[in-house]
Amino acid sequence: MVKILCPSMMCADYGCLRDSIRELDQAGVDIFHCDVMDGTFVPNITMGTLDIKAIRRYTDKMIDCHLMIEHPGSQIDLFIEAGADLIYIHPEAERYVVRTLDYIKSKGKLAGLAINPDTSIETISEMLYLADYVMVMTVNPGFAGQKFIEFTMEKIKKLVELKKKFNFTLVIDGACSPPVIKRLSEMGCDGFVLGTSAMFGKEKSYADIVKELREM
Ligand code: S6P
Ligand code: MG
Repeated sequence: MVKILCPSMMCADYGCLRDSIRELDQAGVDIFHCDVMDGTFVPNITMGTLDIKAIRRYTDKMIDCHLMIEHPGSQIDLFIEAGADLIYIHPEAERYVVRTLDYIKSKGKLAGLAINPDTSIETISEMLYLADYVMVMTVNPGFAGQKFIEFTMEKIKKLVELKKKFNFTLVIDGACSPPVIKRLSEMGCDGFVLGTSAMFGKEKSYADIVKELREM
């Protein structure tokens, strides 16, 4: 089973960011996941365009921007200029979701929909044909180190089915521990955001972690 591995860079040690990026890159991760928060849509403030530019300098791999900001549509250009290849927006934060997804694609970038634990699939069903990626939040957005919300499993199962019709890539964000990754990968999920539950603050090297996750 192919797994798209996406280290959550807000969990990295900023004191040695350049070394971490290079080590992650060499370990074989797929997409550098950048959490952008505005303190309004979620009760936290994390990465911004300068962080993304810094990461872009040290890797040629894909960078995604997970925009947890109100009205992301008006800020898309900033993140494209910073180096994003894939931009996730939250439909809960955007009045004209389809317009914004279209705009991202018109700029030659990949468009993603990220949905909160309490957002139902019905809310996004009209937009699925436009989404290159769909990312299910399995924690309430805003913080690393939270507990996996089990009721999101129902939605994930339905999206695994919908994937066949709409052809999007299905990613899971939040408390993705090795057992969760194994279980969801077997169910048909494609990608996983790796924060404190699987990648950062461990005794093992990133290379060993990536190897173990791929072999599971
Ligand atoms: C949370 C954010 C995530 C976290 C990631 C942390 O709002 O969107 O990307 O960084 O979930 O992972 P963990 O393993 O600490 O839950
Ligand atoms: Mg995220």
